[in-house]
Amino acid sequence: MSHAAGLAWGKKLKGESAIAIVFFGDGATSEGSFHEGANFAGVMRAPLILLCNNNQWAISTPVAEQTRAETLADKAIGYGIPALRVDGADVLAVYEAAHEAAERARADGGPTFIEAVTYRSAPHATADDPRAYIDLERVEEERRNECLGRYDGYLRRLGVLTDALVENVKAEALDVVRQAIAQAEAEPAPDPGLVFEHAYANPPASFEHDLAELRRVLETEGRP
Ligand SMILES: Cc1ncc(C[n+]2csc(CCOP(=O)(O)OP(=O)(O)O)c2C)c(N)n1
Ligand SMILES: [Mg+2]
Repeated sequence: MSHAAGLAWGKKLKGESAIAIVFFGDGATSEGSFHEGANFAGVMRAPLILLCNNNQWAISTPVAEQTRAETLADKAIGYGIPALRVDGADVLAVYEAAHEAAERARADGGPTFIEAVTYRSAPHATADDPRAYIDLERVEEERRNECLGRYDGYLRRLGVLTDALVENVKAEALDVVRQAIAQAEAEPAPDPGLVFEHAYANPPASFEHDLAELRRVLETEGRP
């Protein structure tokens, strides 16, 4: 969050027209970084969109156990940031909200907070077994509201989307992802020195020793 606020503010200081968008979960709004980033972006009128994907769970912690605020969008009030709350499973609603926020940022109107309300319809991660804490019937119910399926149905009803087009889009997307994976895997390993660069204007003296130690360890492990 603070990186996004800093990046957006930096772009503004440089007179560049770029804006930034940062995506985070409901649980992230309970962390210090959210508050620092939101306050900083508000004060500096940074061209930033804060997009919260409120899926109502931070692993096993429901949103009601994370905050007494009535909505997460309410949190923006304290930072003087305009906020919108939208149906996060409605592609067009999210698009509209993001569009409005981007226009504001580009017109030097500062940041916007968007709370996209959804419901997590899968485990948090492969190591998570949500049966211990979630109502599976509710999950099934919410799955019917899942954004891709809903938008797919909408476009089909309009006659815009057909099976053949879906197949084409999927094949194209697979191709793009496979190419990106191949490209990423072909990248040479980064220099370990990067870990130490750009963190301090005046690096502490210990860094030199630490970097040498890191290089020594990587070398014994046979890594570059
Ligand atoms: C400071 C910190 N504490 C705990 C964790 C472990 N952790 C990883 S993801 C997660 C939940 C995140 O929930 P949310 O922000 O709602 O995002 P979601 O995964 O639901 O999109 C937690 C607690 C972490 N990564 N960092
Ligand atoms: Mg969440």
